[in-house]
Amino acid sequence: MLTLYHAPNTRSVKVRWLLEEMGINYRLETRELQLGGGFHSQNVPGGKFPAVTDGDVVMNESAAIMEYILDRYGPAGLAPARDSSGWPLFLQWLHYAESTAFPVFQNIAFHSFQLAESMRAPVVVANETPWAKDILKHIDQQLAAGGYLLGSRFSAADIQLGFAVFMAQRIGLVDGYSHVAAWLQRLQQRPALARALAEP
Ligand SMILES: N[C@@H](CCC(=O)N[C@@H](CS)C(=O)NCC(=O)O)C(=O)O
Repeated sequence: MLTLYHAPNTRSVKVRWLLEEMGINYRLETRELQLGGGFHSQNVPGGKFPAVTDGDVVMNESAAIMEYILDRYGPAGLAPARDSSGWPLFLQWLHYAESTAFPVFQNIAFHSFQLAESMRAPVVVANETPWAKDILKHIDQQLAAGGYLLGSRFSAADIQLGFAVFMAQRIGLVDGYSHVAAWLQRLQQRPALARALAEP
């Protein structure tokens, strides 16, 4: 059975959310995120969250884990078929979350309030806030057609990017992006997300 190593408030929530959406049986191993131990120092296979084991498979990168689960345990209606015309766009948005969006939001959060005051560099916030706004505008335009990244159809890409944009919302960046705000509200209403956020 697939095991998800999970720490609350980390990216493992995304994988738990996907598993809940798909209705798959999985084993949940909950751990505390160890702060200050250095990157890759967590007490999980591969050293960071999310971690997934499935037989001999050990994976740590959230978008890759999503693709693996969809392939191995789908189809579940949460991604277009690989040989369909919708697949490239799905793949792009699935990877946009960690490759483009989250690092910018994370840097702003780090240098606004997460780091110790002596470590904060206001120049990072000043430099990256316009990028964050460009990213949110780009997402807003994509959502305008149907309310989800792939039009009117909810997909795993909404899970992956939605999680990043929830962080942007917490740091006050999404005001003025009406399609983004409505999308986050729709995502928040999904019972599978509530289950993914629940205490194990
Ligand atoms: N790009 C990776 C990032 C994974 C990552 O940095 N996870 C954080 C928690 S959200 C973590 O485990 N940090 C602690 C560490 O690496 O020691 C992914 O999407 O899975």
